Amino acid sequence: MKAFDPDAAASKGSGIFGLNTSREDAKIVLVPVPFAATVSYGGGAENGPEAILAASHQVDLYDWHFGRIYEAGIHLLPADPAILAAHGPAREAVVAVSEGGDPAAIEANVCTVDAAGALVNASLRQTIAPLLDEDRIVGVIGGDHSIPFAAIAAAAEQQPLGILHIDAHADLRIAYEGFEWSHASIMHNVLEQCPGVQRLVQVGVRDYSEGELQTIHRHDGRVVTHFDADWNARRFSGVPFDYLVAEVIGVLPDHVWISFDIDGLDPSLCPNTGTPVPGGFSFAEVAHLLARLAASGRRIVGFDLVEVAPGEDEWDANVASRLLYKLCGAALRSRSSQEFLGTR
Ligand SMILES: [Mn+2]
Repeated sequence: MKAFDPDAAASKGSGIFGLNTSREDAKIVLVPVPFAATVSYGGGAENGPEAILAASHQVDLYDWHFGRIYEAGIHLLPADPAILAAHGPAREAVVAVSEGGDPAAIEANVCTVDAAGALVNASLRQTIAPLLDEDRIVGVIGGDHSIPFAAIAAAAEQQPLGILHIDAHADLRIAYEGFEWSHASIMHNVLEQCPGVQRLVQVGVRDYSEGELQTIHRHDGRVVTHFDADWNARRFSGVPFDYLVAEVIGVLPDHVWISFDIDGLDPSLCPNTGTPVPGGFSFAEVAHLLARLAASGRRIVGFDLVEVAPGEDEWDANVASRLLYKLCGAALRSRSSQEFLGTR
């Protein structure tokens, strides 16, 4: 067998980032969840994992921030066929509900959607729990933002957890549009059902309801939301970005899950995502945020990357695959510094 050359072009049919590392040999295991039934505006996030895999083959493997990430081994699992099968009928049920009509039929369709969400949660739980037990870094690739719930829940049962939530939206709605496992309700569900989540720190938020604002205040410090407009106002008056980043990281506990909705970025970087909002981060800004978090002494136990909806060209997936590589790098770096310091 030929030795792996990180500088060569990815070979046809190779794994994520052109690597061929097995699950057993990979420090980082990625779980695709091609499910996006409850999207409320633009569709297509169910195709995110496949598009990211294809785009990952053109990512150069030496990273300015995190070095030779590939050496740790990155493996992308196959998607659960049960999830693939559940997406279509659940999506049709969501569309039927949005069209209104007979209350009994609506209720039946809501049940179909909620059952599909429960299936996604059960499947992901079964996949993630052993990976966390084996102390691997886990990354969940959506799909819409409903999908990482079970992974966050499993991680929060292992140890007290903080969530760094990068998103244009607060995602604190209660059963948005009537669906328990809505993409817009993920952090509400996490706060209500995961007592191990000590703190939710949100950045990039610029589209939210007054009800969500009240939820943030009601949680009295358990939820810390950094609004995009507030950051802009402070930056315009001379506060360095690095200072704002330090404020975010400073309130996170020792163990961190990163929940990354691609729409936290400026929509020029993700024009086809389901609910784009003007404003948001540049790629360089989030790369800096991840690098600072990785160097802070906190341990990144895992992450999700959601709402990547490929368009007619490969741009959205190109950005997402590079972001995914940075997330892998940040998680690895966060551990190597701890292992080096002997704190584990
Ligand atoms: Mn969002």
